[in-house]
Parts: sequence; C-alpha cells; structure tokens
Amino acid sequence: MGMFKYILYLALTAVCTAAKQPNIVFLFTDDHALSAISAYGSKTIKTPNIDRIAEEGAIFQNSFCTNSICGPSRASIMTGKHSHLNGFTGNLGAAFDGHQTTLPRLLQNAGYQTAIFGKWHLKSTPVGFDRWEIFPGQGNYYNPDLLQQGGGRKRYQGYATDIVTDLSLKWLKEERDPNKPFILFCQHKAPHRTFSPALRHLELYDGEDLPVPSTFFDDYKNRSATLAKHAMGIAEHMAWDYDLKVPSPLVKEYNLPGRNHIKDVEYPRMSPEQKKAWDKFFEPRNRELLEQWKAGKLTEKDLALWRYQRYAKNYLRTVKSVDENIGRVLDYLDESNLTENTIVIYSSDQGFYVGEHGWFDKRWMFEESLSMPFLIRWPEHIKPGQKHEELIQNIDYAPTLLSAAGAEVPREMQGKSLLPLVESSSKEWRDAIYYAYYDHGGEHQVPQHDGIRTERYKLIHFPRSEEWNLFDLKNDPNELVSIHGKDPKLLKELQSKYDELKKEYHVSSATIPSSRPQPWWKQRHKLLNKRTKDGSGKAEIVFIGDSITQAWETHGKDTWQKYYAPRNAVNLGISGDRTEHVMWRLQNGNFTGLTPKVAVVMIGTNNTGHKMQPALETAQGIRAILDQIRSKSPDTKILLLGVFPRDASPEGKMRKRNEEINGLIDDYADDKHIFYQDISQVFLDDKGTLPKEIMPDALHPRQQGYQLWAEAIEPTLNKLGLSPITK
Ligand code: SGN
Ligand code: CA
Repeated sequence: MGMFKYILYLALTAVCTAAKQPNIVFLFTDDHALSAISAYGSKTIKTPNIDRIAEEGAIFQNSFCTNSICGPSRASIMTGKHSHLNGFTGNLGAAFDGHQTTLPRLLQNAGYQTAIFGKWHLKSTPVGFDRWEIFPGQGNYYNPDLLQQGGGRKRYQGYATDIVTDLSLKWLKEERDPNKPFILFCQHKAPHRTFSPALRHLELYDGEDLPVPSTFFDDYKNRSATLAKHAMGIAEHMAWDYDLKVPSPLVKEYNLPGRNHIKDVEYPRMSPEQKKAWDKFFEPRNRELLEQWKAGKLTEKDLALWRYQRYAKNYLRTVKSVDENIGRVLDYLDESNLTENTIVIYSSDQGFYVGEHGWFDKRWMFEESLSMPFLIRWPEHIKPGQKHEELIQNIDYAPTLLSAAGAEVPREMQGKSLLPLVESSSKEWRDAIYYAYYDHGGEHQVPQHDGIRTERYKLIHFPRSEEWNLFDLKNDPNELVSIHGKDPKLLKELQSKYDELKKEYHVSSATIPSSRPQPWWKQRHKLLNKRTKDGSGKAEIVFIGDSITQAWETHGKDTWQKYYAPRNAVNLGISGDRTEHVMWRLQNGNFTGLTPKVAVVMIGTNNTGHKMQPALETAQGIRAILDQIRSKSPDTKILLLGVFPRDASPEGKMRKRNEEINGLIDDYADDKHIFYQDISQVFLDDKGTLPKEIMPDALHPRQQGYQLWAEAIEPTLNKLGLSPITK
C-alpha cells in the first residue's frame, strides 16, 4: 500500500471506529456491599461472574455514592448530579422528575435504544426509555409483579433475579433493533431487605459459621452521639418473622425475646410448592434454635450472633443468584459476538452493613455503605486487569457513558468521564468527594449529615447536633475513633476542603427542602394542603410564593376577586418563605392532585433578604421548584415571574441581587412548559425608583401593585390557555 493510500486507510478506520457506538449493559443491584464480592476480597462469598468483569476490565476500589440510599443514588446516576440539584434528596420526598436532562434521554438523542427492567424506585414513570418493565416500589422476590408500559401490572411466577434477567435477555435477543446501539439497565432487587434467597440457594452455608465482623459489638463511643440512637441493629431492630424467617406464631409460642413487629411479605406470595421447599429448610433449623432457647442454653449474645448468621447467610444467598444471572448475561454477549464492543458495568445503588457496627441497612457515611461496587469492561477500549484507586462517584457514570457514545456531556452534569482513567491511565483526578444524606430520622433513625472523603481522611458534619467527626482511614480503617478534637489543624484543613467542595458543587440551603419550625407556619401549610385538595380538578390557576403571594389575600383581595376567583385560583403563598421552604411544601402535599392550566411562580426575594444568598444558589432553588411542579403536573404551564424589585433605589444591593437572579432564571423558559415574564417595570417610576404608593416598604406591593400585577400578566395567561376574564 502506498503512503497516501495508507494514510487514507488510517483516516477511514478512525472515522469508522469513532462512528461505532458501543452497546451498554448496566448491571445493577440494590444494597450490594463490597464485602460480598470476591473481586473486592470478600471473606464470605465467591462471585466468579462479577469478578470476570474485573478480570477482563477494570475494578475501582474507591467508588462511592453521593447519598447512600436507593432513590437518590439512582437519581444521581440518571442525572450526573448531586441530590440537591436533581431534586431527589431522599426516598421520603417527591417523585423523580424524569423530564430533566438524563442519561437515557441523551442516549436516545444519540441514536440509542434504551430499556430498563427491574427495580426503578424513583416513584415517577420512567422517561427516556423505549422499553421498560419495573417493580412497583421496592418489588418482591417471589412471584413478583411488574408494572407494564401500557398500564397495569403483570405477575410473574418465579424468583425476581431470574425474572429480571429473563426479561432483559428476551429484549436483547428478540425485541431490540439489532442495527442500533443499545443501553440496557438490568436492575435487580437483590440483595435488598427482606433478604429472601432463591430456593436453590437455601442450603448454601448450611452448617457453617460465617466470620463475624470485628466491629459487630460496637459500643458507638468516641464518635457522634447520634450513632447510639440508630434503629438498624441486627440484635435490636430486625424482626424475627420479616427479616429472619422465624414465623411469628413460633416466636410467640416460645416467648423468644426480640422484635417481631412485621410479618414476612414474601411467604404469603409463594406457591404451595415454594412454601413447602421453604419450610422444609427453615422449619427444622428454627425449631433447633427455639428448643435451645427453651432449654435455657442461649444467652442474649448467642441470640444476637444467631441472628447475624441467619441474616448474613440469607443476604449472601441472594447475592449468589445475582452472580449466576450476571453469568447468563455475559454468556449471551459472548454467544452473540457482542462482547468486544459492549460496555458492561456492574454496580449497586449503595453499599450495606452486613454486621459491621452491629448493623444492617446503609445511609451512614461510613465506608461500608458509602462504597459502591464499580466494575467496567469494554474489551475494545479497556485493557484487562486494571485496578483503580481514584475516588470516583455515581455522578461519573452518565458522563462516562455519554462520552463513550460520542455524545456531548452537558455542562450541568457534575461528574467526570472515567474514560481517561481506564483508556489512558490519566493522572489528573479529584482529590476528594462530597457526600450528603438528607432523609433525617425515619425508619432507621439516621441523622442528616454530609461530609467529604479524601484518599486518607473522612470528615463528617452532623448539622442538627452541630458535631464534626474526623476519621483517619489509614490508622483507623473501621472508623471507631473520631480525631476531630485531637488534631485541630487537620480538622481546619479538611473543613476548608469541605467548604471548597460545597462551593464547587453549588451545595446550598436554597435547594434542600426544609420545613419551618413556627406553629403558625405549620398551620398555614396545612391550610394550603386543604386548598390544594379542594382545588384539585377545579383550579385553573395556582400562585406559588412567599408573603408577596400570600398578600393576594389582603392587599390584593379586590383584584383577586375580579381576576382569579372566577378561575377557582389557589393561593399557595407563605410569608417569609425561601425557595427551600416552598420545595418542602411541594413535597408535602402543597400541590398534590392539582392540575391547573397555569402555575404562577414568584419566589426568591427572601433568599436575598435573609442571607444575601448568591444569585446562582437562589436560581438553582427556583429551578428545583419548577422541576417539582413539572413532575407533579406535567401538563401545567408554568409562568415564572422575575423576582420583584426591592430597595427603593436602583443602586440598592438587594435590588441588584434580585436582578442578578432574574438574569439567570430567564434561561429556564423553554416556551413549551416554562414561560418567563419580568414585570418589574410596571412597579418602577421612570428613574427606576420604587414609589412608596406602590411598595411602601420597598418590598411588598400595596393594593395598586396587585392591580398592576394582574394587568401585566393577563395577556400572557390568555396565551397560556386561560380564557380572557369578562369584566
Ligand atoms: C425499606 C426497608 C428499609 C430500607 C429502605 C430503603 N424497609 O423501607 O429497611 O432502609 O427500604 O431502602 S422494608 O421493611 O420495606 O424492607 S432502599 O434501598 O430503597 O433505599
Ligand atoms: Ca438500595
């Protein structure tokens, strides 16, 4: 081949390779601890199929979640953003807004077919998937129901992990278009609570004792006082029947001490044959325990250890089914010649405690639950056998996959592509990650906290008890002694890193849903919930905001009567609210069931007035509110108003800050769902001053101000579908 031809050949291969988008198989589980994967050095289980992904690709030893709980972790994966920006801060909050910028939607735009099977758990209907079939909520292990794309649900006979794999393989083999690249999210329930194994794995570990973690009898000393208040102890908080498979009647009959407050939900779903096999295994083993207890042979400590063994074995048995099913998917890729150009990832929404600190569950920022497994294989691009130490996070997944697909990574995504690490062993990387948990209290009594982890240290802040904890992971890998008081210099250093990261990720109070403590506020929130309920199906227009909105009830009353009462309008304003309070209200009933044609949003001036919050933070709070309304009522058109002017003089600091906010939020208009209007001018005189007759305190409009407001937005409301008011 001549030189010219050779260069042409090289160029053509480059073009062809670049154009060949990889397929993606995202294998995902719920609550899978690193301690239960042999590639991560498990002492208790062999997971040859998961390990195979690491052997033929790369494994990340320092892989973490943004927020150690199900929905939030999944939302971070979908959006490439931390919880406070994607709006899904906790399982207890609002549904995920799938209309924001997400990985599946962007991949669809890049020509991909997208499918998801199994656990979704983001409350809203999946957006951006050509094909989906998902568990309602947490889903079940035995004979599970799956929500159907066309509506309704379907019950499958069998074990969930097998069924989710069957559906995934069926889609790969028979349903997708073989000429297009695809992403498949194959998402299992296992090994989540209630830790119910497949029948074929019941005998695994039978008659053996698993090693007990060295921290099993943790005394919770030398760390935050909140630790001892947990409700996730294997000994104290697991239920005999529900978690440990010792049926309630037996517990009562033998007077077994310990919680027995919930009944197993899986057993009643089983077929007679399944029940028979289940009982055949558990009954004699339960009897043995009960007889020993009756004979006075067991101490409390013995019972705690028995509970640990029963729990850990069942947990690991469910992992066994995951590993086998991953083997099935890898085999299929081999058989169909897809292996070379398919990215395979194995990960789980967070880690888990399998006895460490005496616990089950997750949430705390300790290593066991902060960690996420992350293994990636892509034979065409990733040299096999790589072990990585970089600090990675679930916000990195979307940028990684988008880059691999040749799609642009939107600037709003906060993660970074991992491809430079695995393809070219780049050394440029972050030196710390930020973590935040928001579901304060709740089922397992874990307090709100956030913090950072560097290669060697972990700093945790507990805002409600105003405590700091600091761990040296090198000398204290089990995180048993906080050294925050012993090394003030180090504490300070890490605190400034913490501040730096919070700034970098735009963590601010403005986007974190918060309630207010005053009784009158709670009272009014309840009243607004009632208005919401009364207005559902009737209200054509809803106003959301702070005191300026609330005062439609006083100064604006006459105008309201004329313009909005005939449209069954609902006023959702509360005096003194900032963006974070409105978010909390929206998550707690203040919009549920409302489907107005238009929602008018005007909020943010208290973020300025109370704390001179940076404009970008307030704007992000406003964005989060828009997302919430969108997810609650997708057909409602939102009229976002520029924050009203404050400070009499155009040179006023707060005036300028509000203008800065408006300069950011006008971008949120897509003129499809969100419309923006700045009516500031109608309040100002020709010098830009706020006249006293209109806003005597240079913040709250008087009667005339409300009339001007209504007149200014009326044409817009008409354009958005409200019939003109008959005067
Ligand atoms: C359920 C579990 C909890 C678990 C949460 C969150 N209780 O509420 O033990 O912490 O899910 O898990 S259960 O009685 O319903 O099993 S998550 O994985 O969805 O975040
Ligand atoms: Ca989970």
